[in-house]
Amino acid sequence: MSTLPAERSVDAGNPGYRVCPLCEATCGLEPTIEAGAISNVRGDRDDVLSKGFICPKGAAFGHLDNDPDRLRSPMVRDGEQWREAGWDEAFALVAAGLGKVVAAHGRQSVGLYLGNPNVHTLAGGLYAAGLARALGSPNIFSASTVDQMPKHVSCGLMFGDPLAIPVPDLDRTDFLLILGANPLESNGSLATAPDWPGRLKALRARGGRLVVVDPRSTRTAALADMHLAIRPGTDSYLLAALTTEIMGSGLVALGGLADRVSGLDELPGMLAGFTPELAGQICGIAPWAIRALARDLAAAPTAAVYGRIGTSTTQFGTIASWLVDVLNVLTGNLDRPGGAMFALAPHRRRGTGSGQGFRLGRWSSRVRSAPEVKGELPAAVMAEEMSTPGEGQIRAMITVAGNPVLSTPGGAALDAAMADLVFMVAVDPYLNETTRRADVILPPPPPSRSAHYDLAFGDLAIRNTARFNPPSLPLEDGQLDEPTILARLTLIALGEPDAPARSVDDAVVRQTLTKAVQDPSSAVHQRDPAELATLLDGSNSTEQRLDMLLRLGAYGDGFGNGPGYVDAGDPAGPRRTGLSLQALTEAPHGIDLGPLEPRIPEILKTPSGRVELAPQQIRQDLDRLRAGIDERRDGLVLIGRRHLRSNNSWMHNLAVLNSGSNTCTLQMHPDTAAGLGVADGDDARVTSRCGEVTVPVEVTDGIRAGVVSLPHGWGHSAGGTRGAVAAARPGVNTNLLTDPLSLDPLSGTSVLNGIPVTVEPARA
Ligand SMILES: Nc1nc2c(c(=O)[nH]1)N[C@H]1C(S)=C(S)[C@@H](COP(=O)(O)OP(=O)(O)OC[C@H]3O[C@@H](n4cnc5c(=O)[nH]c(N)nc54)[C@H](O)[C@@H]3O)O[C@H]1N2
Ligand SMILES: Nc1nc2c(c(=O)[nH]1)N[C@H]1C(S)=C(S)[C@@H](COP(=O)(O)OP(=O)(O)OC[C@H]3O[C@@H](n4cnc5c(=O)[nH]c(N)nc54)[C@H](O)[C@@H]3O)O[C@H]1N2
Ligand code: SF4
Ligand SMILES: [Mo]
Repeated sequence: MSTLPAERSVDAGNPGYRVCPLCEATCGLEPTIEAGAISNVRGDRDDVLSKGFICPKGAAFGHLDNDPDRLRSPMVRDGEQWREAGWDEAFALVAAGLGKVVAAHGRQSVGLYLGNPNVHTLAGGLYAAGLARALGSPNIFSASTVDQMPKHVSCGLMFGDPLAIPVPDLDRTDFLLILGANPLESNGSLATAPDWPGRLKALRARGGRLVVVDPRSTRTAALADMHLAIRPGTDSYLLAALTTEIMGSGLVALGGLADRVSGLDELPGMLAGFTPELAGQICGIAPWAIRALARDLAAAPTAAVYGRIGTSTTQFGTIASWLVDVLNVLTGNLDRPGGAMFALAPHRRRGTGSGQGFRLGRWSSRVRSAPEVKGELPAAVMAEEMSTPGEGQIRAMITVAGNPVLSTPGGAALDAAMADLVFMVAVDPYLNETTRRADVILPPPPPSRSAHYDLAFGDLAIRNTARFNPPSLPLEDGQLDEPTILARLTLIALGEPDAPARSVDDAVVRQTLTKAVQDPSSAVHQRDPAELATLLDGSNSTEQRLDMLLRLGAYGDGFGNGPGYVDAGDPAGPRRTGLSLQALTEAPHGIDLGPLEPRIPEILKTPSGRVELAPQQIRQDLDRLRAGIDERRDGLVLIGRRHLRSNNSWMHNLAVLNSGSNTCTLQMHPDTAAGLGVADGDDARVTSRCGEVTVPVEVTDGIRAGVVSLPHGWGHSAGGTRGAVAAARPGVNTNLLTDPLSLDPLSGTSVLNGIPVTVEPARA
């Protein structure tokens, strides 16, 4: 049942405002639409979160839409050639291809890889998990294990919920310690905040302090009061030293958390010996600076410690992620304004403060027994699971919005293994280094023609807001929206290929409402689920499902009985009202739901009902950190970096972005270059245990000596792809150098920073 006009997307009063799906900052965009296409984009000054901020990628949103290399209809492989096909034919081929493999080898023989854009699309947010469940295979993979999985694990163990990730309260904090993040280029991650440059400057303008820990002198470090150029891969030693220093100096002040933590007494024993002196040697940072940092952190009226990629995709990723929040707890900053807080997304219900905790390792990978985490296996085991014969071997793959050939370690082996699969289907708008191995490619429409709602970033935002955008433009002939693509794949996996796509949503709605009406704490307790289903709004079943989540959520109208929220923007004065899809549709710039509020009691899902400061799994993993003390650290190591005008592997095909300083070069310090006998602009050969690449050198004093840096996502010279701009400036794939065997064991996350390499002049 819809009360919304079907054509509302091209309404004169709403020129198609929408939230940018390209990075976690989620800026509001104001597109200009001419002749049925996006001709220009600027920041939406009235957007409740971003207030007009955008970056060059957001400004290029129209170029992405209009990229001539974007696929416009399903593609089917015919030997070495591709041909366009209709959707029914394409899905029939997928059903036959997957069906044959499952019939012969069972469900475990089909693998699924979910790439990064799944967290940016409504389709990924609503259908990817259901697709994984429908497959019933242990071989589920995602970009999380080349990214943030250590944070899910540490939060899962500490708070009982891997999605309960504290975010720095950027706009109110007095002291921000950033480790291994460069939000001036990345626009932030696991901390959704448009305009980091403005917010960090505001922090300093109000007398706050910013400390950045990064082996490179990044643009973020340039804004800081203090920059510590740490030796790569050693942040856990620094964080452990800060913790022991705070504990040893009697600076622990739990504040409001005092009766909500467990394991405090165990921490000193667990971290014994990890002193500033030890950290000083290992990290290459003066011990006095570490002690001073510990004191400043503890003394600040409010403070937040925030770690990202450079702490996560490293040898001790989970330990570093854990220590970040241990510090937030010990300084009394967890869950208080100005500290590290928990967002409350509009589609989530409030917690009850009880739960079973977080379990790891419910199954393991077949070949090397790598444990499951959060329903998936490490992306780094994909290639061996495809190429090692035996029962349970992966013989068919589904990739959705991913390019693992470039983004995961061991790209060459993965590429070769994919070429040998019996069947592969990719849901992706580009024919790229990964999708070229598919038998069928199912392209989604461009973002301007898709509805948008952020299901992932409401949990990670520095302010609670709600925004929904209908498509700015209608689908073109022959396009199918991505929710329908994923729903039809789900039905194929369930063995019901001919069922209507909306039956996937109908089943979820039925289940969710049936459960809700039985729950005494729900606004719809004892109502009739069938009647509630008829009340759902939206122009299709996807939107109706979203409407249900919003109405049952923390600010929802509860179908008449919800908690609602106070609408401060009402011209007639503040009034309490309830969230729904209809309410969001009437608010094209979004609805502001206020600053983050303390909510730890309802967050916790640990069996103890407390914050677990000393989880047993981490206690065991600390043996590795101890063993690492004696590792040699005098060799050259490789780290990554991001550029403002890049986006992992897939925006190199836009000429407006792929230019200037957005290049794939090997950065190194002048002293390093001199020692190696290379000069700026020379080609150098970089070799690791796993592979080698030849790449131009960029000499810069903006990097620690002994460290070299290559950006990821490059390497567009494979052939057989469709991306003329990217192929003309291909760069090299840094993941030929990273090591598929090198994982953070608890999270299964690849070590992508701190890779031992040798470098020599390429002419030699
Ligand atoms: N422009 C642009 N924006 C993006 C992306 C992109 O590709 N381009 N990708 C998006 C994605 S998927 C993500 S996950 C986010 C990531 O967002 P960020 O985590 O902010 O990513 P990076 O810019 O790579 O910053 C990581 C920093 O860690 C440093 N580093 C490397 N090794 C170490 C180490 O051992 N210790 C410490 N302390 N620092 C280290 C690097 O020098 C780098 O400056 O960015 C998102 N935004
Ligand atoms: N060495 C090294 N490697 C890294 C990193 C690093 O820092 N260093 N960073 C890692 C990180 S943080 C991440 S997140 C991963 C990313 O890893 P992946 O997600 O595997 O790689 P992406 O390049 O983001 O690929 C995204 C794909 O989605 C497609 N796409 C874009 N929009 C849509 C859409 O709306 N729908 C669909 N279906 N497809 C779409 C694009 O065409 C592209 O093929 O890379 C990781 N790899
Ligand atoms: S910062 Fe991120 S969300 Fe904002 S415009 Fe740029 S790419 Fe889009
Ligand atoms: Mo990422």
